Amino acid sequence: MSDRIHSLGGYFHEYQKSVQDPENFWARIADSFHWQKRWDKVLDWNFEGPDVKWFVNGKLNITENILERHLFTHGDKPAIIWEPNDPNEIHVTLTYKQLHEKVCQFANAMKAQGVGKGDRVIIYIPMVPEAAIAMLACARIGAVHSVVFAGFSATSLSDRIIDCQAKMVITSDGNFRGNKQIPVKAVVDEALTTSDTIEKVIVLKRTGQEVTMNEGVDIWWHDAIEGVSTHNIAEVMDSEDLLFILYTSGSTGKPKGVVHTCGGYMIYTSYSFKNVFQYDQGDVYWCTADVGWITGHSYIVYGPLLAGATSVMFEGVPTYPDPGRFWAICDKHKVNQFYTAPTAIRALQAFGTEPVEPYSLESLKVIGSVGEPINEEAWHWYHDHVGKGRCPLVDTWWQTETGGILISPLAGITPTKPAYATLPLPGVQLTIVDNEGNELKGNSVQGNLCIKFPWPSMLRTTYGDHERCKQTYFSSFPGYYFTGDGVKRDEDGYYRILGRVDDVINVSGHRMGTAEVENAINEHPKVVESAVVGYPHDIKGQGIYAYVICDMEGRSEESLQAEIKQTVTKIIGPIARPDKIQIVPGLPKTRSGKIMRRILRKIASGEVDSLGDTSTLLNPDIVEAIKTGAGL
Ligand code: 7RM
Repeated sequence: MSDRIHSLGGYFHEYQKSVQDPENFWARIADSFHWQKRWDKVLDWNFEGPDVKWFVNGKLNITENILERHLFTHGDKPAIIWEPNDPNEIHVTLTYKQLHEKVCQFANAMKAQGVGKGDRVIIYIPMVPEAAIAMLACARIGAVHSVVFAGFSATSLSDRIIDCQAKMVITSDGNFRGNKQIPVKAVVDEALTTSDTIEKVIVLKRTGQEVTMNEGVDIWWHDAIEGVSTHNIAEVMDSEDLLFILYTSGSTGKPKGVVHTCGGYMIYTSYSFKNVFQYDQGDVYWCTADVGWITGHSYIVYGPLLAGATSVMFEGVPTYPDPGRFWAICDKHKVNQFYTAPTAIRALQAFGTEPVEPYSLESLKVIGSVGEPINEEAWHWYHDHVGKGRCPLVDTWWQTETGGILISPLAGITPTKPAYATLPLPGVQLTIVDNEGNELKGNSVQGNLCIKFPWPSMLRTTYGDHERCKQTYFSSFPGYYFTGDGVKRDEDGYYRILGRVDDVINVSGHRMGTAEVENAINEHPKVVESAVVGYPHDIKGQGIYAYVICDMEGRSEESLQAEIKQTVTKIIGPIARPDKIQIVPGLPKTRSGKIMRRILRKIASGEVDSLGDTSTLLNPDIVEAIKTGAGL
C-alpha cells in the first residue's frame, strides 16, 4: 500500500482526513509497517502532563522495518552510498543485505561487550557508514543511542555522558574534514576523566593516527566484530520504548536530552520522507547534514532507510577540495534529491556560479533546505543555479523536538514560495497565538508558532527531567506545544518562519542557547559578566556577539578576546566561538537586574537609531558607552 500523495487535491483530501479522524489516518499508514504485535489503541494523550503515547502496546523493532522488510524486495539495492572526504579515495556502497549483516554483527558485538536493552550508548563518530551501523545496532538490541556531534568538546561530551549515564562510547581514532585531520579518540579520553559511567569504548580505525588504547576499556571496532555472527534476532520493543536521546540547546542552562520513542518516530520519519521528497524507488537521495544533528538521524538514516531508499552519506565539507564538491558528488552518484542547509548555500553562493557551471546536475529532481530561514536571495540562487529552475525547492521547517518535517511543500505537488515553508504536512495542526495566548485565526496574521494536537514523532520528554519538558514546551501557552519560533501566515494561508522568539541563536543551522555561551565565557578567570546575542551574518544566518565585562589588569583587549574565544571552544566546541567580542564597562539592565538583550541585539546589528526608550534602565549611560565601543 502506498502512503504517498500524488496531487494537490490529494494533499487537501489527506489533510482533511488527518484532522477529522487522526487515529484512523495514522493507523492506516502504520499498517504498512511490520509490527510484532499490533497496537491496542492508536493514541493516548494530554498536553498538560504532557503525556503522549502512540500505538499503545504495539511491539516492533525499527531495524526489522529497515532491514528484513526490504531484503526480499530489494536486498541488492544500495542502502548507503558513502562518499569520502578525499575525492580520490574510493566510495563505499552498502546494499540492504550488506547493511543487514553489518548491523546484526555489530549488534552482537555490542551485546558481547555488555550492552543491553535500555542501556545508553554515546556515539561520537564522524560521517562514516559505521555511524549509521552503530545507530541501527543500538536500535536492534534496544539500547538507547545518543549521537554527539564529533565537533563538540570534551566538556560537552562529558556533560552528555553524565546526563544520560551512558555505559558505552562508540568512536573513531580521528576524522578527515577538508584538509584537516581531527583527533576524536583523544577527546573521548579527556571526557572520560570527568565522567565515570563508561565501561567500554569501541574505536573505529579511520585515519590511522596514533591513539592511546586503555587496557580493559578500549577495543578496536575490527577486533570487536572479529568472528562475530551476522545473525541476530531483533529485540522486541514497545512502541513507546526509547529509541534515542539527542541533546539540543535551549534558552536556559545546559542542553536538554530530547527523547524520541520507537513506533511514532518510525511512522512519521518514513511518511514525511516519502511525501516531502517524493522519493521514487531507484532514486538516489542525498542529505548533507551530519548524523550528530536531528536532520542526520531522521533524513540520512531512519526516514530514507525505512522507505527502502538509497541514502548518500558524505564525510567531507562543501569547499574541499574546491567549492564545486557538492555538485561533483551530485553528478558522480546521479543524485535525484538533494537536501542541505541555507548556510551551505550562502557559503557557496559567495564563490559565484563558476564552481557550479562544470556540472550538469541533470539527475536532480528535488532540492531541499533545512535548519534556518532561507533568505530570498539564497532561495533564488539555489533554485536557479542548482535546481536549474526546474526542481521544486522544498523549504522544510522542523525541530529536534518534532522528530520530522512538519511544514514544507511536497515536491512538485503543493506550491512553493520563496522564503516560505508553506503548508503543514497531513496530521500537523498548527496554530498561531499572540503573546497573551489568544489564537489568531484567519490569514494575514503573525505571532508565536504552536501545535495543537500530537503528531507521531513528537518528543515525549527531556531525559531525566520531565518537568523541564513541560516548562519549556507546554507551559508558555497551556494546551499547546510551543515551538519557540515566530511565524507569519500570509494572505494565502502560507507559513513563513520568522526565527526564534526566545534566547536561542541559530548559527549555521545549529542551535546555541545564549545562556550556554555566556556560561562558557564566564569560565574565563578575568570575566566578570557577559551577555550574548545573535546578529545578522551574511553566511551563517546569525553570528554570535558577546559583550563582556572583564578585569583588564595585565591584559590587552586583543589577548583577552583571543583567550575568551579559546575558552568557549574548549568548553562547548568551535561552533559556539563568538564572532565578535566587545569588552564593555557595564551591561544595560532593568531595575530588577535583567539584562536588556533587546538593546544589545540592536547595537550588534548596527541599528542604533531605533533603540527605543532607554530611560527606564538602571544605568542608561552605559548604552552610549557600548555604542561608542562598537564604533557606532
Ligand atoms: C531541523 C532542525 C530547530 C530550529 C527551529 C527554527 C529553525 C529549522 C527551518 C528553520 C526557518 C526552516 N532542528 N529552523 N528549519 N527556520 N525555516 N526551514 O534544524 O532543532 O536543530 O533547530 O531551527 O528556528 O526552531 S533544530
